[in-house]
Amino acid sequence: MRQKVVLITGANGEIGHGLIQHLAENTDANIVALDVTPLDKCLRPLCSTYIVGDILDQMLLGRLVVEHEIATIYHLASILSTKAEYNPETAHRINVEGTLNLLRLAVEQSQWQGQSVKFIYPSSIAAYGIPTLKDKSEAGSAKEEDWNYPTTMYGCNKLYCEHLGRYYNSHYRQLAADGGGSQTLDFRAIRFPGLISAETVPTGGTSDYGPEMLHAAAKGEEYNCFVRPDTTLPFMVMADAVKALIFLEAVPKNRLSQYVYNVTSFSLSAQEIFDIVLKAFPQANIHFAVDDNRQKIVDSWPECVDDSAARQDWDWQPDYNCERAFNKYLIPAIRRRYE
Ligand code: AKB
Repeated sequence: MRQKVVLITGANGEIGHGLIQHLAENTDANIVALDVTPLDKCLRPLCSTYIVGDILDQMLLGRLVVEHEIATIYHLASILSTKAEYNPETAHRINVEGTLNLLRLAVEQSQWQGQSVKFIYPSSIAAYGIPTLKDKSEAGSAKEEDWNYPTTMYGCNKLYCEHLGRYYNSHYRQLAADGGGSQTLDFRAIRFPGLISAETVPTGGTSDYGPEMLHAAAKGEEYNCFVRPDTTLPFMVMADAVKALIFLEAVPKNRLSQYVYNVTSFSLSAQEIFDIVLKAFPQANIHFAVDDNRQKIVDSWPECVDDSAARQDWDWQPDYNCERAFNKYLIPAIRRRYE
């Protein structure tokens, strides 16, 4: 008998860590974890199976469905915004072709099973591209459909994959004699702001200066923040990011009015993060050393996003505002971690 499972790609990444721990503690889901690197030892006992492999490997994906009945896919694997700029074509292959492989797997599985496989896709504020700082400060909270002109390969990939998901959900093989088959997948995407976790440090992103400042201060390491002090972005702690994924997965389809939803918790400038970090770690050795190219990327992302659709359709609200995020979760947990 094939086992009903939840497939998590990019399982070893920051969101993967939080999501696997949450699912293992709160559900009886059989987790199949897939990542190009060997799964973190602490996550292994929480999964039914962990596979070291590439989402571009069609044979591997084919073998996966021979052995498992996939009910839900959390497709977390991707190359983030800064790393993607060093090899945009490779990033495109992983971010777009990798997603396409999983969408195809999900739609085929949906047709075999006679019920929709849920495809949960983390998109990003990188899908936005605001042309000037003046526009950014006047933009207010960006709605999902605003400023969809990303300037990074990662952002272009995320925006396009949101559309691919919509296509596979609603228009797949629309000219086939059978109309593409009655059963398609159930695609749902969340546009995340910058994420901050106490347990893991991000790699390869451009919103990473927030978490990097905090972790470096707690470790007693020097840190050069690569954006200007006035640079403002929306942020969220990992626990709320996981909550959003779980909520969106669980909501009945008929309550959803769109495929892609913004979520956010609080917006902060780099100076405000610096002040919070310095108050908690007075010995912190943090300086501002602006990297003009990375600055341009962050300048093209909105200062805050409008998540009213998520609030209305699936009762989204974060558990952590700024005060609670830093004082009740991040600072105590990061202190314990590096003690
Ligand atoms: C990145 O900086 O690339 C990510 C993101 C905003 O999606 N953290």
